[in-house]
Amino acid sequence: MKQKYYITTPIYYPSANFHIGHCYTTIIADAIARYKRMKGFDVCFQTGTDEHGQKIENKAKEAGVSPKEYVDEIVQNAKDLWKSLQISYDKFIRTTDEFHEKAVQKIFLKLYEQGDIYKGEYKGLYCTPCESFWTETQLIDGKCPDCGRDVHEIKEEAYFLKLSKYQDRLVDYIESHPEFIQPESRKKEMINNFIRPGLEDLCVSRTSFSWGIPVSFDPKHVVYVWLDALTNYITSLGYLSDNDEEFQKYWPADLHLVGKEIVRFHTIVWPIVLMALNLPLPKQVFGHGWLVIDGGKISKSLGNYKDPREYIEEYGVDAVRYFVLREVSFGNDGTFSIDALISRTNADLANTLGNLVNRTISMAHKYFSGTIVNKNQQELIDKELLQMITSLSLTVDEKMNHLRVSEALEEIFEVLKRSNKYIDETTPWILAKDDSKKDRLETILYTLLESIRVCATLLEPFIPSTSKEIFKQLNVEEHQDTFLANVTYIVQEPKVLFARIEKK
Ligand code: ME8
Repeated sequence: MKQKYYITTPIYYPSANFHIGHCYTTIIADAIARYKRMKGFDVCFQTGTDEHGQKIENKAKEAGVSPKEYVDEIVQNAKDLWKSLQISYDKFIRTTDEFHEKAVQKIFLKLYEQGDIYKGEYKGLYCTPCESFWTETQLIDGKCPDCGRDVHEIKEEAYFLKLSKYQDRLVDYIESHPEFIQPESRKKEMINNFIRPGLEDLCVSRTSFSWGIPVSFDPKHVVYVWLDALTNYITSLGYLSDNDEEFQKYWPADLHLVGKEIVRFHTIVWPIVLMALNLPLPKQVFGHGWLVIDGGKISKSLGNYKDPREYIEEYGVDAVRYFVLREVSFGNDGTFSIDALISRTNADLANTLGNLVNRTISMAHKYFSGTIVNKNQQELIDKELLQMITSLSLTVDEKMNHLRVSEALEEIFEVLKRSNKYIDETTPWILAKDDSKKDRLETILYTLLESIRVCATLLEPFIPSTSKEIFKQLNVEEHQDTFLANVTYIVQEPKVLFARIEKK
């Protein structure tokens, strides 16, 4: 039986203004999901949209439509964007899906009945025009940080989740499961800055707006949006529904991939909810850094925002995917710029990969009319490249198992670079002049084709369209990520994979 692998992205707030930063988590998750599928895992890759809450209610009001009409339109925008990035998700959950709403109500009731949720009073500073609660420290000059108007103290009846009860268990768990929060720096931050100082019980219902899932036994309350959102990871699998087969199969998640600012919710609130439900915790929460522009977060108001589809149209989907996956060392922040995207595309995709494929296939045509078999005339000079090809799959696996996506790509490109160097070292154009060297020449081209085939196979999770095009040109169907001794190549006409981009 195949081993299962359940990977999730956060569910996104539906927005008409998705930017390249939003694509970051999803592109990485997609590359990991594709990689695991290639390695024979039974993968469930989930993404979706987080559609409730006051902000959405307000936006819908501004747009003069109902919240549901508002989100329906925008969710399509997310799906279109993922399609243009070739995101291969298996499940797309919307928190307005009926099965989700029902399951959340059941979870809330269960936690209430067993005493982990209790009714209390929420005290806070309230801005009426913004319908928002603030804490003392969030105020600017004692006024609402959003609109600058006066706030007043308000008391609201609300339900609370007993985070405090689980504090010690959570610390024990985190400390005895070193792989649970990654990277390491985020783990320290969670324990020292948030958990150790003491967890306060969390307010998990609101009465000040209505766009949310009603508490089934007290419907003037709606469920707090983070409780609603986090549970998506289990409701989508049928938890507490009539058919929980997928839940039995895929839970616990192998990886929740999230941005660093929401690690807190995923490593404090979410595990405590799961502990209270007596369910196993996800194996890992990985908090990645942000894509930034000129040191700042990408945002429409800063004017550094562009619809990612514009980049895809201009440079191609694989240039965008490759840039995001390669440029940022995972876990840290990375800088996005058009200049850097062009440099990466030119250096790696056009010069290294594109050139190698083009030169090799052209030589196969020129010297052997496109048909190449292994003539087994290896020489000492082939040894290093052959070793690199043979060990590549293992090296990449080791990197991917530690989510070192950028380094995995680097390893593949080392082999491609070495292959280009091998052409310069073996000088096929000189051998071609000597009839007695024909078998040696064919062996060299065979080695190069094998190098390309193995690299294209391992590149498929990252830049799937390019790999597909390479397989087409190589005219091979079987994709094994190791050197094979007896493939018959009848290559197609070479086509340029990546044209060099001129900087404007
Ligand atoms: O947080 N660089 O949704 P969201 C990298 N609905 N990642 C970025 C980014 C950037 N510039 N900007 C945003 C939510 N992201 C909740 C999640 S999950 C139960 C609920 C990432 O749409 C961000 O870090 O605000 C997060 O991981 C994801 O986009 C969704 O953000």
